[in-house]
Amino acid sequence: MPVKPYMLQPSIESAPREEIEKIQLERLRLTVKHAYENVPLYRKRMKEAGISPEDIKSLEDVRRLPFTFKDDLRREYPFGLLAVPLSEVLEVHASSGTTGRPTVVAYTRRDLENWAELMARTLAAGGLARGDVLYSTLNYHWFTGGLGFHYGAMRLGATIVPAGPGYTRRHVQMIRDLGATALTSVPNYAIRLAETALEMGVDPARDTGVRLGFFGAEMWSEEMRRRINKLWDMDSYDVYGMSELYGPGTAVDCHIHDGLHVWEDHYLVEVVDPKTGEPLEPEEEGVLVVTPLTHDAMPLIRYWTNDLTFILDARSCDCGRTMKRIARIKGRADDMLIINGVNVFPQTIEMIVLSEPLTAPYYQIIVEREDSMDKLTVVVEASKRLSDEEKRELARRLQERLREAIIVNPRVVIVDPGELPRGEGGKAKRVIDKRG
Ligand code: DLL
Repeated sequence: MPVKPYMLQPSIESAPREEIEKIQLERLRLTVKHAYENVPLYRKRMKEAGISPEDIKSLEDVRRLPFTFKDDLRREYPFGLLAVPLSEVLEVHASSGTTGRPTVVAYTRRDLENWAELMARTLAAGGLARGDVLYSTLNYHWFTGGLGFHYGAMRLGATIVPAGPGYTRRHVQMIRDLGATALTSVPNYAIRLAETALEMGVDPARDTGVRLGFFGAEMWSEEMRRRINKLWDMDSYDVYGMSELYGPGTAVDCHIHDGLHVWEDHYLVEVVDPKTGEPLEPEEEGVLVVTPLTHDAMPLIRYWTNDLTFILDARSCDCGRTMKRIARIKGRADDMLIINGVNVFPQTIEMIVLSEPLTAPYYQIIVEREDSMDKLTVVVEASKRLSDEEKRELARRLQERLREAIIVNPRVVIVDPGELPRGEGGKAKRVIDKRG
């Protein structure tokens, strides 16, 4: 069922480019001044670079400013990057910090209002409206997904069910009983929910009212989207964001599904060469660097997201929005596996595995070192019980297609349905690198 496209704020979402860029420049100058005057690290960095806020006269001047890295947030833990008194801060999120010190993000009242507005726009882009019931299995703690969607739905006037992760069978029941019309979760959990529903005799496509999905927080390929859409008979939207940028709500695709519109009145985006940091042209893939233009509590300048994408060349979109689009995120630069010197992206493997009809959307990528050579194994779950002969045939076909695509010859192992671990609502862990 096609969803009606909808713009929450057409005057800004489809504003002429000059107007958007004028707003961006005004806000960029304010942000740089705010950071310079209130954050010692930025003052020091800008002095070292020989630049002061008055030097920012055009949007291109952003390139003269130094980057900010995640490590800067770790070093300044917890409140070193705060640009307002703590008494102005209404909410604080922290990452779980699995590697090293956690990172902290803070929000003033105005920040929270902006975030709610951007998330309302994001949800409206998918057609969510008052009267809809959005069921959320996103986590509310140490993760910005839960509250981000929550604030957006409230701003829009839609009903939100803050269910959180875990309790999969109960979710299936509640999604039906509460008449949910939309779902938000991490993509891998949308699959898990559908699988559990089917086990319970509930067909998500037929027996639930969910026709709209909002997913993000992890790499998911177009093939994964097709699987999710089919299982739920839904139209699903790709929501991008990260804690450091408020959370979800930096960019989302429209109903045309050709790239994600960046909310440019709040974010200035660049794509740069991962090695040199030099700006790249549209359609050239590199690291996304984002300067939030309206963050009061913790302004960030040229934040190095480490996510790989490119800016689409097209100026406009058939949906009417004039805001730039980025391609779907290919993964993080550090997700790239180097196997005997060859660069391999998990996204490429996912696309190929899921384009085979006999595979389930569960797979694992294992890298080991044997006799000083890297060995890649892709373990793939079959969608139904297969005979040994069928398994061999599927493994052979996948191996051949993967070898062609990634220029590495993998071992492919097909396992029975249900054998690979399922997520409980958090980000999937599909790569196991045993090389240490
Ligand atoms: O994942 C915020 C979020 C929540 C986005 C819910 C969308 C939906 P973090 O936990 O800080 O924040 O992780 C941010 O997740 O740098 C990307 O690598 C990845 N990521 C986020 N959205 C997408 C997406 C949230 N749509 C990191 N596609 C980012 C691919 C994504 N990767």
